[in-house]
Amino acid sequence: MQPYRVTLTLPPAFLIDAVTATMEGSPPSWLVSLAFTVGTAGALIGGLALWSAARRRAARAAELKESNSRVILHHFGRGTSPPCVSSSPPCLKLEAFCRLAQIPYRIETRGGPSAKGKWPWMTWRGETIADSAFCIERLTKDLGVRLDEGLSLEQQAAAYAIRKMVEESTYWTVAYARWVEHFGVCRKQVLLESSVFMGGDLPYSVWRPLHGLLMRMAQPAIKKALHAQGFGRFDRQERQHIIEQDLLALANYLGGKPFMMGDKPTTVDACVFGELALCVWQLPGSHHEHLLTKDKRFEALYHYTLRLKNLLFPECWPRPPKTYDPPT
Ligand SMILES: N[C@@H](CCC(=O)N[C@@H](CS)C(=O)NCC(=O)O)C(=O)O
Repeated sequence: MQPYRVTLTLPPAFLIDAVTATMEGSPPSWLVSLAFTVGTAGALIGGLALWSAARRRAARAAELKESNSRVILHHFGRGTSPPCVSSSPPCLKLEAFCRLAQIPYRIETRGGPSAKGKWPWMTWRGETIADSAFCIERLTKDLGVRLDEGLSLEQQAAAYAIRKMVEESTYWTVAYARWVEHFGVCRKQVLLESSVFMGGDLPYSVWRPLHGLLMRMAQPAIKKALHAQGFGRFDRQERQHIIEQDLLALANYLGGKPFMMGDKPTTVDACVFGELALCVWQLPGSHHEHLLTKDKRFEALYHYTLRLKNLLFPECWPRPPKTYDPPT
């Protein structure tokens, strides 16, 4: 049996001297300056934290009040890329819906994601509502939005199925193109330009490199999500086939109509636009872009996207306003 050996380590001699000197009433000058520096830094950091928490609380209280007269859309925001819609399909969908239904809103890029960890969410009449579909449902109910009035049960079912395909399938094809296949070009040319989300009040020149870094850091998690969802497991040919099938379903359903459900736009058009706008304008070099802009089979779908963009976001370049007041 090995005997236990207890080793006592004494603090360094200079510390013992300092403590002894302090107890005798005359602390060494370096200890005084150290204590002063640490104390000042601590007070500054604490003060800054308190100040910024108070500022956040005041901003939130103002938002809650403002939300009685207009929707506060907690959104990715937009940058400078033409046509500058948004780099998030669900954010764009919710914003497109508000414009379609002529609901006044303001975009707020500060404040982080919803309690569910995602964007978009909204503050409305003093409440916080997460998920674009729940936001749309709530606004439709509260404001008596009549966009879908007159749709038959069959059309409502088709609209629901289209929305689900776009959000649960096409969305992931776009995510793969952006975050894996064309990550380099999307990161550099598109996302850095088109999204200022989380940048808040920081000048874009300061935020830009930080955003680039954050995107690199986020990439592994998104790859993991793509693998878990399943789309990330397909090879290139399979992926292109799925993209084509989704877009063909949309193109065939649209046919020669101006909007998905007929002559006037309805809620499902906001959802489809949220996804297609990215495919057309924010995925340079992708299969999505190629099909929509160069393949004859998708010509009507491309014009449909353009029609919605011109209808909903006519001012969308170079920098759309963050506040929207419906035309009177
Ligand atoms: N079903 C949600 C989807 C929201 C969503 O996936 N948002 C993405 C941005 S496009 C997000 O916030 N991702 C951040 C994350 O997952 O951490 C909705 O429609 O609001």
